[in-house]
Amino acid sequence: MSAAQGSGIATGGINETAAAGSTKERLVRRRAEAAGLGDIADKVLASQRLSCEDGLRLYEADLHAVGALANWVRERIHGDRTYFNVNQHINYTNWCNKFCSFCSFDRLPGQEGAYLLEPEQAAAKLLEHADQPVTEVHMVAGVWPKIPYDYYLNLLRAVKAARPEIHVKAFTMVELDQIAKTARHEGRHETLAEVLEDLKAAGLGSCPGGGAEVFSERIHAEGYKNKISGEQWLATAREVHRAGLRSNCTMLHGHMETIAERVDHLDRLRRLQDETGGFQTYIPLSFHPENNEWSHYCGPTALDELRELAVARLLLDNIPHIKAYWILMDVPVAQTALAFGADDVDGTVVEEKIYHDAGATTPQEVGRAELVRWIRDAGRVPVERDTLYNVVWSADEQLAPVGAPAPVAG
Ligand code: V47
Repeated sequence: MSAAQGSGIATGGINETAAAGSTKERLVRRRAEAAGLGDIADKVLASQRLSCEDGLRLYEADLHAVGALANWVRERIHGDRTYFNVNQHINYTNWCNKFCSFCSFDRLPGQEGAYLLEPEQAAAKLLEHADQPVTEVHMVAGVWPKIPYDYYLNLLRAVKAARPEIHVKAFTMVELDQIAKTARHEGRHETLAEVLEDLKAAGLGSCPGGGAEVFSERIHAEGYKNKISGEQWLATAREVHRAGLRSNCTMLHGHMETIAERVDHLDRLRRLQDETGGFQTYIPLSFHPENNEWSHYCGPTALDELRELAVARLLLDNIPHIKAYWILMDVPVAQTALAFGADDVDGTVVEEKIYHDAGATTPQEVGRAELVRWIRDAGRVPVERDTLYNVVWSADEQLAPVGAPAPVAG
């Protein structure tokens, strides 16, 4: 099967013709051959799907050879384009009953630092930045079963009323699972599909990729047994996509997971994407070890982060975008990642809490101009996107004019 078949990724991408048989291709092949990856290079250069066994080898092979292959794919799909957005994070509560070993953000109600924002307070946070050209609000939070169903609808309505033009990307699969349970408990709805219709009517535009952690049953039992299983996460994402919503996907790496468990996770994402085509972006989430029960794990090194992005670009042939989320890696690493498969750096963020509670040393927000500068400094072409990858502004004159929708890839 062709790697991009049925994926929505344009195989005749902007640089494909130029890259075929080019010096660049020969260099990529030679480097791969020297690393013992000649057969994998053949598949990659012919846009053929890699196997899980190939994935295992990519985790062990010379990083620069793997990176060169991933960069070749990245440039075939996106050329030099690198996406960012102007967004704002709102973590509406840190109340949580999941007690995940990796989490530093959760609190019990009444504990020092615990909070639940009223919908009006969340809206007020958006209005604090009313002078900024924000196109997305990203809302993820802890899970607390006593929060009533109407809270979630009112939260969406309040942020939409405050800034109707903004796309609301909210609720991980874990939160959605709880919202559906609450709706059943209150006798409001029986199915997640019905709940999603309510959420969409209240303003939900798409869903973020968190909460997946690592799908491995072994790690789930060890580190986050109160959370939905990997299979339930995937089943929830399937429902979200069936409801016509796009979502992102993630993997939390750099703790107790094995390479085989990482490949299995990526494979399960790839199989669901073959089925639904609903994932827009994959984001590897680097484990941050401060103030949580997993502090004895160190988290990934910069080189681990680059490899994680590169392997993902090569295995996830049907997901259009790979994000190097600048908040959780040092900015120079995120810039380097743009030559290791990543084509997106996320956004201005504004008030990141989850990673900073766990020891992140990056700023909690950044200006739009800085993002543009970082991307240009890395030798790439900045493209401001909205949540659904419509082009808002671009330094690339070939792209659609401001405001007009761009193709998903290429
Ligand atoms: O689900 C929590 C992770 C996720 C830690 O979709 C941690 O564009 C590392 O969903 N170390 C939430 N990771 C973040 C999230 C997200 C972030 C950026 C972009 C998008 C997107 C989504 O953060 C959680 C969990 O997997 N997380 N604690 C930690 N100590």
